[in-house]
Amino acid sequence: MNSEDISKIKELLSVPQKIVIIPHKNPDGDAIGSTLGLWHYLKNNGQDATVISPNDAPKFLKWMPGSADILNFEAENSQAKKAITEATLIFTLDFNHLGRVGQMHSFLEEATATFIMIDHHQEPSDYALVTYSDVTMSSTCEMVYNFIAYLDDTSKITPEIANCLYTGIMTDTGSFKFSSTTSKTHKIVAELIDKGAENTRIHNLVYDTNSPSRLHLLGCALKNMVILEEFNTAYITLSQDELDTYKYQKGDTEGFVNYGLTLNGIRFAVIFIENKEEGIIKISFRSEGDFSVNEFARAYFHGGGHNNAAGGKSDLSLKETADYFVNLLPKHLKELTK
Ligand SMILES: [Mn+2]
Repeated sequence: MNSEDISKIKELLSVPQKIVIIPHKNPDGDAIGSTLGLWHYLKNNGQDATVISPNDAPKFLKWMPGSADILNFEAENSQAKKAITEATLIFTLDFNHLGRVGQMHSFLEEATATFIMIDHHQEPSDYALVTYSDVTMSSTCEMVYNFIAYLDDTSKITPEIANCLYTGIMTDTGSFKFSSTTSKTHKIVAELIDKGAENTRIHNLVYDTNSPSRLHLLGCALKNMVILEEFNTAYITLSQDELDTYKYQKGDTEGFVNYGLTLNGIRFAVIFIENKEEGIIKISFRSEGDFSVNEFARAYFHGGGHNNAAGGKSDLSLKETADYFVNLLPKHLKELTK
């Protein structure tokens, strides 16, 4: 943030505001970690603040301090609408386009509040008074730490805030291994541990929560994996029938896409997941190195994200989607094999 933005924020927060903090739909560790981290900070500073999530957070994040106070827009609709209407300040975290909040979209467009965006995705929309956008950041949680630091308040980081921010940095960096992880990230993480983040406990709570059926679903996904060595690419398909067989629960397929990249030489990994209810195929893309899955997802699959991690969707059938995908690869042979 530049000094002008910092003074704007300081001014806004120097008086009592009615604050709403919003993560993107289908919130992940970074979305929930950053919104709750900021929520604790603002509340501890005497502000009236509420986190409103477009839909429910996954179970493996429910232990997070403050999680029980999150309003779920789908389940607590009238309360959530009222809070948005009455808000004077709205923070949008870990997304940069109002279309990323599902049903909440129109309410946010009508809101009279001043918007502040904190986010690390590409191509931010222009809806906020202060847009703190930085695509080089590992996570929005790292940016919330910086935000608090810009306000000269790192001494106010409590163990609750530290636990929330640690969680989002850990999940968005694949446990500190993605290329977005910098020495600065590690310094912040070290600082968060000093301030009370329980790193081992957080790791257990987030990653060691498998059910037998999820591991069986993973087995099915790995069995379905198709490896296209000539393109350094691996992809997985999961049909609705397979999800049903293994009693799919929301969040169960989280991280499956990354297995492709653990193959020696594979640089591009994709998972196609059939969603009969929405009538679409949901797609996650991951890459190693220069190949931009953000551009790939934008160009062919109505999606986007980061250079090495992006999402998309398709209206074709599962098989047609996979065929369409495979037929695109020759166009990118050079980028994928250089
Ligand atoms: Mn993020």
